[in-house]
Amino acid sequence: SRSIVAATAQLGPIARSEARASAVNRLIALLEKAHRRGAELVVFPELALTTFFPRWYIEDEAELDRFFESEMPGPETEPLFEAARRLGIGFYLGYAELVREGDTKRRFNTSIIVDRDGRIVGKYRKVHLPGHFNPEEWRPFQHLEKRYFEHGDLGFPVFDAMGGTLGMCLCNDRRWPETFRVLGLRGAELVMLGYNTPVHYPQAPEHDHLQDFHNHLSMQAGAYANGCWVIGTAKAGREEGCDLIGGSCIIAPTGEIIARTQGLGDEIATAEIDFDRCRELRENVFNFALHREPGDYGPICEG
Ligand code: ING
Repeated sequence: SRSIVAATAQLGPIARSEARASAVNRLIALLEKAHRRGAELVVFPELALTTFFPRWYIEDEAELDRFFESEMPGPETEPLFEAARRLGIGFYLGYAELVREGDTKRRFNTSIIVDRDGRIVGKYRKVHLPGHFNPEEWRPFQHLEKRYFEHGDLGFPVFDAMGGTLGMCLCNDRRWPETFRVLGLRGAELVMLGYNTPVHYPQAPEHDHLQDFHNHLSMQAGAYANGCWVIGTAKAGREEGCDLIGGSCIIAPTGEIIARTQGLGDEIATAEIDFDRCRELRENVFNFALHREPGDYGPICEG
């Protein structure tokens, strides 16, 4: 069997003023805790180096750019790569990516897979950007991902690493079955994702009490329907006055949650995942070759 010990490494709030070094030190502490539990692969949250800054309308470009990484690893994140290499642990990391092309700047909500040797073996840029482009005064907090990030231009790739075929996505992506299906069609055996999910959803407050349910429902359905493992990791807790859900978890290809965090702070949960278990679904109930009917699915791909 192709088994590894994996960990979801949840972060509590990151303050707006918190230095990168502070966030990085918290990530390293979680790596070391995961190492003590025998973990070989660790999944960190979305935007794991800073506060969830799309909750504010930031007019000053220099101020906005301070939340982005223009190199990965850079001087402030190299210690994380070094620690992971020292511990022999691969990891998924979400961060705000700034790309300079000539005199233009491009900004993405990005995640990477780094292998045990500290090499970046895969990159993903968020496809489903939630929220809005212009600030809306009526909201208790903004959600300006459509303003601060470009639509991801890398599609939904998979990468061979850590002994399996790994895919990634970010936060809102998990709510769209298409995300998991494309990764599943490409053979993903594990989908890793981070999220920053407010409890309060301004347009539908009557759903606020359902956020934890919808979080797990989305990931469990994605895991089951595609016979893959899913690890979802929260940035949780009351961050700059905004309550974010926790519920970081490791989900088996059967859709069962087999490990999860208990609180809303920095916390890990671990489990042994066997990539070969995907076959229990992919060779039977979700044998795509035998049972899938793409000729009938046209509307899914229509604009
Ligand atoms: N955040 C949220 C998410 O998709 C959201 C936005 C919250 C959508 C609650 C629906 C309900 O989990 C990000 N960053 O995508």
